[in-house]
Formats: sequence, structure tokens, C-alpha cells
Amino acid sequence: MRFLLVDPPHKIWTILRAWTPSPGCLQLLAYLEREQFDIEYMDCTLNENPWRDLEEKIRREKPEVVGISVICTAFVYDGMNAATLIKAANPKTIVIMGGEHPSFMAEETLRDCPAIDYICVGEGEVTLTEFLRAIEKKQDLSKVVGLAHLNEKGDFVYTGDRPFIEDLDVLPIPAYHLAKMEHPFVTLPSEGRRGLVVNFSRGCLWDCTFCSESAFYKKTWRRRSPKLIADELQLLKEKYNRDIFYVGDNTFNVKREQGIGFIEEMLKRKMNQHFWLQSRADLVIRDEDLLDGFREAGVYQFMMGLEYHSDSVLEDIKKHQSVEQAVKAMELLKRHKLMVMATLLIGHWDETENDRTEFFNFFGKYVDHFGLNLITPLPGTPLFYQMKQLGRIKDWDYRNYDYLHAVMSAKEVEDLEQLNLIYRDIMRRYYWRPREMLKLFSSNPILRHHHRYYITKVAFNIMMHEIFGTPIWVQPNYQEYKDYLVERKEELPKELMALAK
Ligand code: B12
Ligand code: SF4
Repeated sequence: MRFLLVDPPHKIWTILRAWTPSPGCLQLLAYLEREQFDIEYMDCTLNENPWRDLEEKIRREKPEVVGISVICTAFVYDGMNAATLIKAANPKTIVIMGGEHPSFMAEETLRDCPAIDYICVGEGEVTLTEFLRAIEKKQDLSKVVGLAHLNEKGDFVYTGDRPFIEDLDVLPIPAYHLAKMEHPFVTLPSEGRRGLVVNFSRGCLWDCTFCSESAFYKKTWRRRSPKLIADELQLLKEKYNRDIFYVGDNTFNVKREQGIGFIEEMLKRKMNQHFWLQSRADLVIRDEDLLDGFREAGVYQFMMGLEYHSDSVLEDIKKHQSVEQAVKAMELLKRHKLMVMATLLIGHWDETENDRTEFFNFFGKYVDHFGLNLITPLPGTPLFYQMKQLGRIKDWDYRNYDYLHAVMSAKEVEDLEQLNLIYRDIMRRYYWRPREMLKLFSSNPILRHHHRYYITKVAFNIMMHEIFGTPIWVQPNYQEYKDYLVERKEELPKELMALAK
């Protein structure tokens, strides 16, 4: 039986103009490969003609089962469009979708997109294996835990929650050999080095109200052991020439031992690789004595979700962290010559113009990289249910649930477009300050390179767009699904056009 895993066509990450094979997909593929399934991977974003190539592949090769991965809410229509196209190309294909958003919104997703037969709710490795085996052996799918579907009567059926894999060390190294590692989009711009996004843990022990990761993994945290992390990094260096990494783990050093083990392994192996890790202010403070070790092991930056400059907002979003801790963590990182990236959330309900000025002044003083987000009620999170109930969600187009577009109004600013302008204004003011300009000539090569890249490409493009209306950059091979259907409408049925999202 042939299984094709599809990462549907997406717009690539405008902020960095980069793409990365989904670590989750590569992990699923490695697992299925070990289970000896006949598998293939198509990361459509990297195809010359993404929709056409997908359609032709289905027509030509007719895989029995196609899996579609949707890791961000903002990508769910891409996944639905891919499912619809696949079914049109070969109605016999069994389509299963997985990822955070469809897991949280399984019933809604199945009803919105009749081309999806099943949804894998939660972690995929074991559920997908059992699902494929059951199909292969024509067994009863109701015995496969973690599956959702609509039955013949149109009722929603869910076989129940699958327990998480206890020990992530049982998983094989992600199947990098199945990804297009040499594609020009697959790199993070950093000082000419070739970068990649990797992932070594799942979940987080905190419960910030806006966080889909904590909700997806039900406030649990598991990690691969440092020795296996180092093996994977070594493979990436030796086989794929990668030596700079954005480590996607939400909170890398939940446990101190993880940091200690990582430092020891990296120092022992001397691979001269560089890392951008994510953590929390309180954990950076707890691990102050490890910060020099992290730097020597190749870590150049910590990204922390500092979110806001006021304790009342931090309390409201259940950050379990204070402004005082944020300041201390930023100072410690500076003292230990580590770069500070802060992810921040604006657009809170009670926020005033004055709050935003204070916010700007507060963070503008400390951070090297500014990760500004608009607070977003991601489906599945406590914030989502809270905001839905209060009627504050004004935009239900999931494409905009990317932290870069306002989808909820605020007490003083009801108009979402106005909030978007406020967001862009803060970004522009931040990046055009003399302090940021000086970073273009920084003695720190990574900071210098990042700023040159960001200012000359992204910020300049946004400014030209706002002043002269020049188009915002999208990757040259990007095509809207609707445009693809229009391009070849003579061959596609009307119903398909109507289903396009
Ligand atoms: C890699 C990554 C990316 C990559 C995308 C890679 C890709 N090919 O899609 C890049 C760097 C480009 C990226 C960009 C963005 N990302 Co991102 N990203 C991640 C990251 C760091 C890792 C994802 C991952 O692999 N996790 C580990 C694996 C094991 O989990 P998983 O993917 O969920 O997969 C498991 C299950 O879901 C399931 N599963 C998944 N797919 C399938 C398919 C089938 C068929 C089955 C059966 C099962 C299944 O099985 C898998 C294994 O158990 C996560 C954070 C995190 N730690 O997870 C954020 C995350 C997914 N990103 C997020 C966001 C918001 C974004 C951006 C919108 C941010 C922005 N403002 O720019 C952009 C998207 C814009 C764009 N156009 O690119 C959010 C999504 C939140 C949400 N619910 O929408 C996350 C969760 C980070 C966060 N906490 O906020 N991202
Ligand atoms: S600390 Fe970060 S990863 Fe953990 S729950 Fe909060 S936002 Fe999510």
C-alpha cells in the first residue's frame, strides 16, 4: 500500500523569506519508514508549480492513502484545498489530515471540507501507523484510537484520545533524506551559513492562555535526550552541511538537566554549530550559571516570550512571570554575551495608546530582536473559548490567524484595520531608530547579518508597499489555489471551484 504525506503549498515565511521541511512531517515519515511502509513525501511549497504538480502526481501515481499536514491554523485552508484537489484527481484516495488545528477543530474541519475522510487527533506516529495497518489489512478503523470522521449519517465520530508517546528517544532521527534539503528556500539567512529549523521536544509545563502548544500537549513536556540531539545535529552537519539552527522547542530548558546535557554534548563534539533557543525568563534566571556554557556550546540567542511590560496583562494571560523577571533575564543574557529576542503581544482588550508608548519604550531599550505579535485567539486555546464567548472575535478567516493580523477588536480600537496599522507603525518605528541602524554595522556578525537582511529586504519592502503600493514579496512559485483552478477551469467541475477556500 502506498502512502503519500503532503505538506500543502504555502506562502513562505515572509519575515525571513525562508522555508523549512516540517520537523513533524519528517518525524512521521521516519517512523513509518521504520515500520516498513511504502512512503513518499511531497513538500509542495518547494515545487515549481505546486498545485499542478500535486494534481499530476495523484493522477499518475494514485497513492491509496494521502496524509495532509496542517501545523498552523493559518495553513488550514491550504490543507483543505489540497484535500479537495486530491479527491478530484482520484476519488478513490483515502485522505487523512493531522496537525494542531485539525486536532482541535476536528468536527468543524471535516464538515468544512468533505474531501477529508479522517482526522488524526493529537500526536501522529502511532495513530497513523495503526490507521495504515488497519487499511492494509481491511480491519475495523473504529479500533484505531485518535481518529475522527463523519459517519454515513453525517454524525461526528471520535475514537478517543491517544496517550502520548512516553519516551521521545524511541523515535528515529527525522527522515531528512526524504526532504529537499538543497532547495534554495530551505535555509535561514544567517551570515552565509545554512540554517534549519529543528525540534527536540514536545509541549510545555505552563499554561499561557493563548498558547496552542500547551493546549495540544495538555501541559506536558517530553524531550529527546541530549546524546540523541547531538547525533541528529552531527548528521545535519556531516551530511547536509547545516550549522545554524532555530531550535523550535517551545521551552528548551524546562529541566536544568536538559541544558546541562546539551552543553556537555556540544562541547564534547566540537561541531562549531550555532543555535537560537527558546525559553522563559524565569528559566534563564534559574540557569544563570549555565549561560556561559550555553554560549560556549554555540548558543547565540535566547528567544523568550516576554509578551508585555505590565504585570496585570501577564497575570491575565497566565504567563506566571513578572516584568521584574523579564528585565533580569534580559540583563543576564546581555551580561553573558547572548542575544535577546523577545516575542511580544500587543492588541490586548484594555490596551491604550499610552500603554503602547510605554511598551515601545520598555522593550526598545533591551532587545536585539523584536518578535512583535498581535494577540490571536488560536482555536483550541483557553483564549479562543474565552474570546468567542465574549464575542470579541471579529474575523473568522483562519488565514489571518498568524499573529500578524488583528482578528479581535480592543476596547478602544474596534476596527481591525486600525489595529493592523498600529502594529505596522510600531514595527516601522522600532526598525527605523538609530539604535537599530547601528546594528547594521555591529561587530556581532549574526546580528549584523540579520539586520542587513531584515532592513534591506523585509522592512524596505514593507515601506515601499505602504508609500508607493509596490507588492509585498511572495515567493516566485506561489500560486493561489483559486488562480490555479481559474487557469485550468475547463477541466475542473464547478463544485470544485465552489469548494476552493
Ligand atoms: C517548524 C515550524 C514552522 C516552519 C514551517 C514548517 C512547515 N513545513 O510547515 C516555519 C519556520 C516556516 C514556521 C512558520 C510559521 N509558524 Co511555525 N512552527 C514551527 C515549529 C517550531 C515546529 C513544528 C513541529 O514540527 N513541531 C513538532 C512536531 C512533532 O509536532 P507537529 O508538527 O504538531 O506534528 C505532530 C502532530 O501534529 C501530528 N501531525 C502533523 N501533521 C500530520 C499529518 C498527518 C497525516 C498525521 C496523521 C499527523 C500529523 O503528528 C506529528 C508528530 O506527532 C512550531 C512550534 C513547535 N514547537 O511545535 C511552530 C508553530 C507550528 N508555528 C506557529 C506559527 C504561528 C507560525 C507562523 C504563522 C508565525 C509567523 N507569525 O510568521 C509562521 C507561518 C508563516 C508562513 N507562511 O510560513 C505556531 C502555530 C500555532 C497555531 N496553532 O496556528 C506554532 C505552534 C508556534 C507557536 N507556539 O506559536 N513554523
Ligand atoms: S511558556 Fe511558552 S510554550 Fe509554555 S505555555 Fe507559555 S507560551 Fe506556551
